[in-house]
Amino acid sequence: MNFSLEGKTYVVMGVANKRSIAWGIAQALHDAGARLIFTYASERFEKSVRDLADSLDRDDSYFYECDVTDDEAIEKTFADIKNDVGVIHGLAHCIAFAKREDLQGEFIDTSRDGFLLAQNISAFSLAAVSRAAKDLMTEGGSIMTLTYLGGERVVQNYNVMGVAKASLDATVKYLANDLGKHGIRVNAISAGPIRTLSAKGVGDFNSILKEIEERAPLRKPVTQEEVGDAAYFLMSRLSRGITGEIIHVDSGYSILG
Ligand code: NDP
Ligand code: KAL
Repeated sequence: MNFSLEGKTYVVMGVANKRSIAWGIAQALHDAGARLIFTYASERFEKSVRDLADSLDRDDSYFYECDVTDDEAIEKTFADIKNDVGVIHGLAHCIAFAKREDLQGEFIDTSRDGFLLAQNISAFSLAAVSRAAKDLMTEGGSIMTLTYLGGERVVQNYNVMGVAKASLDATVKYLANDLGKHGIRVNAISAGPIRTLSAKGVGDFNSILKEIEERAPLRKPVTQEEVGDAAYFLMSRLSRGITGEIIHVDSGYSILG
């Protein structure tokens, strides 16, 4: 059997820099032979995304600016993708945002604005981009997102983002139910902590990593490459019987009490 992704096209949303989990996913899909389409939130990260993509040895990547809070931007992005490439086979949603002030102290102090912003960018956006991507997945497809344990249980400082991830996890299941009849699967990878731009300056990341090294069954933090390989599995036919699932790629940490 052949598990190559040659001849397949995947949209990767959320590469900010070389540390982004989305970049680990892009590299794994590229290594499997896929053609990639990148989207970024604003011009601020366009050069970084283009420079990274240039380091891959193929010249048929595509780039689009897509702020997921903007319905028109989503519509235009997928209309442009349809026009430029036609069919897509999968989409990796690697996007989350909350106000920094809502990622410390107590959840109870979250403002209405902060709550809705986190839900909008981190959870609703998956439904919005899935709806737009569906029409391009005429040969079936695989949609995946990135979630975190803080949506299943209380993790200090994760606060409003934990509630957004709980919403994202449920969104995965309802989308899986809607899209299954179209041959489209929807899953999430729950990644262990990885030092990325988002993780910078929030919480005490060092002590979180130390806890993983001491207690996680595999006694080491996960890498971008490990998450990328799980994403490759979800995009490939090896996972064709799996939908609505949340796969923990976290060195086993989530099984601990
Ligand atoms: P990055 O900071 O590298 O990526 C976050 C991305 O979110 C950025 O590319 C950013 O785009 C994008 N984004 C934010 N707002 C918007 C918006 N309005 N429209 C479009 N894109 C937007 O961090 P990670 O790789 O860590 O994060 C990727 C995902 O992984 C997130 O969902 C995060 O919650 C999840 N995750 C991360 C873990 C970790 O330990 N790092 C653990 C578990 C899950 P831009 O840069 O263009 O602004
Ligand atoms: C318990 C953990 C410690 C960290 C606590 C909260 C982390 C929340 C993640 C969230 C995505 C971070 C932000 O939204 C940061 C944002 O306020 C400021 N940063 C930015 O604007 C940068 C420039 C851009 C690129 O970032 C985004 N997101 O657009 C959780 C740890 C252990 C695991 C993590 C980090 C999980 C996760 O979801 O990322």
